[in-house]
Amino acid sequence: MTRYIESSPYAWPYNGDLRPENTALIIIDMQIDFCGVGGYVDKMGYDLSLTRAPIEPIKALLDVLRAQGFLIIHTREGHRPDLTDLPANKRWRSRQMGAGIGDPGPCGKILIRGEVGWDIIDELKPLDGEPIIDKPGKGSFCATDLELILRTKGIENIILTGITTDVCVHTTMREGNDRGFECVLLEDCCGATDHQNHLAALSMIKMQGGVFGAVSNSTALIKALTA
Ligand code: C5J
Repeated sequence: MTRYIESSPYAWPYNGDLRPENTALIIIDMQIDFCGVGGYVDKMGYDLSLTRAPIEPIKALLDVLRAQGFLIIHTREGHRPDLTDLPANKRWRSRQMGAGIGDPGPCGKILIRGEVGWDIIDELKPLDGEPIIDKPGKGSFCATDLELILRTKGIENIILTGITTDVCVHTTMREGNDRGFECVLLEDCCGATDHQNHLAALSMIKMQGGVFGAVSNSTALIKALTA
């Protein structure tokens, strides 16, 4: 039986092989630092409503995917407390925005593992047994065991959600696509610090026949899975 979801620029996945056994949901960086008051993104002065917008759609999707036995993977961007994995240029750039990575803030040291701001928000807390990938960079494959976990579990398709659309979600999609995974990004389950960048990121995926995969939304995915 083949199964596709309504998506653009093609019905996803390309081969219609959409099953809990070969498909993973990745929820990227839904951390207090990215969508909570006093966190990294808030300290830089961005509008938190943009990065909080995907919370409810992801919650609804999680209920369906967990019930059907899909692999759920969470990621957290963050650095070691001794900062040995924090490139000097990344730290310097963050300080230009008044939110220096590793510097103290209202939610503890910014983007540092173990601090309050680095934690995943209560609304989307991982369940026991759901892998959590701690990543020092924007992409989820760089310097992590994500690929090993996906290959070991027999995953071929990746559903991408989380924040931010144009940075960590996009980088992860590009990395996954280059490794041969069939990727779809759910637009209502992602958000960016700048809405125009969110829209541009969606547009980039769809060019060249779906250069990085496809774009869909949680309604279309839930419809396909519950039909
Ligand atoms: C950023 C992310 N934007 N999760 N991180 O610095 O997209």
